[in-house]
Amino acid sequence: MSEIFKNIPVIHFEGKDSNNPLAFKYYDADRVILGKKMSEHLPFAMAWWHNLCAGGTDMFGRDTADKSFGAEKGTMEHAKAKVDAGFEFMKKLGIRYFCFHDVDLVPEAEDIKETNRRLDEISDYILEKMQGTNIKCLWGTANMFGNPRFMNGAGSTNSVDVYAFAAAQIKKALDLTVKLGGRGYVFWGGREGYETLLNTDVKFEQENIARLMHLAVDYGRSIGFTGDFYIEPKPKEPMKHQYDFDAATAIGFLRQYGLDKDFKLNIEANHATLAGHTFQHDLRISAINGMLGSIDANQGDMLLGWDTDEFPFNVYDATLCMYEVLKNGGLTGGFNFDSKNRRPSYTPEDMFYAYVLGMDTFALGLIKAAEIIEDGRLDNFVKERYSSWQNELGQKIRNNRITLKELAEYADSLGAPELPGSGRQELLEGIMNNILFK
Ligand code: XLS
Ligand code: CA
Ligand code: CA
Repeated sequence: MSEIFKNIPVIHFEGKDSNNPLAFKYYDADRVILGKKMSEHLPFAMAWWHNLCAGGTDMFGRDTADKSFGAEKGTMEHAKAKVDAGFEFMKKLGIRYFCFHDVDLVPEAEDIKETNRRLDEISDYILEKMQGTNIKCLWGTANMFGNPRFMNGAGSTNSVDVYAFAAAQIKKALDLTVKLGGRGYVFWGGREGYETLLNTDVKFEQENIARLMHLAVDYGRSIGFTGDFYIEPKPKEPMKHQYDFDAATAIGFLRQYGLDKDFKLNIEANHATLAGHTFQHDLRISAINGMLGSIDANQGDMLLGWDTDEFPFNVYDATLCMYEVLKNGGLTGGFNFDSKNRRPSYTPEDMFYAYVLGMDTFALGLIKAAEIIEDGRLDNFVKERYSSWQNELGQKIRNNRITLKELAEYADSLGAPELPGSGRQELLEGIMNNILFK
């Protein structure tokens, strides 16, 4: 098989003084940070769909990038050419994982039996390519939003036959995930929501989504899938309102329907910001609930109100993300670049520049997050801020050994409490800048 990205060499670490655009400035796979190699802290994954399939089509214009990789689109030759391109791409960047939707891998046929046959063929080919490499699947998923049959959702559809098709796609995508050694399986509820409550039975739809997830867990476990299932929250787009609005909503749903033992969350930066949160907020909410599983690494644009999926360049946000990940003791999943080149960045080199940018941004974020932890000023401030709770009263409250009446009597005896102490936000922001730019 001939080389596809002929003018692109293997990308190495050259350090921050390098001017070579095809070299890492910060991502040094073997560098040890807080006792672990960078490559172990940062299990990066290539998103099959953006990197190998998407050519830049948007609401107003067609593809600008040629992702044919020398084969005719819509054929199995093209599906295989994408595998070849993907493996060459991952090897040149030192990426060890990939994520896929079923229909990213092969052209979907009219009949699901034929689609599944094609998926068997392509997954055999992927397995062959995996041999002799350390490349594996991070997570798989089924695309239950693109085909018109899913216009009213998959688990939440009004049509019982469409529901059965969703189940069939999940079954096959789980088979593929297990076959390719996937660490996780994702449910992104793209069309699991509504446009208007005038035609929607929300309770009925949510119960059916939960039922489908239970069926997936039962089937997955029966074929030896030991990884995590993930919900990937997103508040809107394509639907006006999506049920997995944000981390807190998804956690509530998982607990309500008894799915919290098998599921964690896949938090995407741009989805958190669409929900009106910071990326760090949704990571923290997931982490404190024991549900931070995996990350879709991208960013939005504060001037655009939609899911722009830019490659991450914001080091401040990446640092706060890595701070949460380090505090969480790492991830069971990894960092999937669910990010796409801007439409005018249409050349093959741009695909590499984008991943170098994303990987370096998270590597720098990791370095800086470790410095924040080692520096200790932020953590110590937070600890000190709650120190009043160390006294006898605080302990009684924390250990549920006091009544509301006793607290009221204590308050009476005080007359008025002292002010609770300055939050020192500006001081802390100054410390952040000091660490980031030293
Ligand atoms: C779309 C989602 C999607 C999921 C996988 O907004 O991010 O790409 O990650 O279906
Ligand atoms: Ca997105
Ligand atoms: Ca995503």
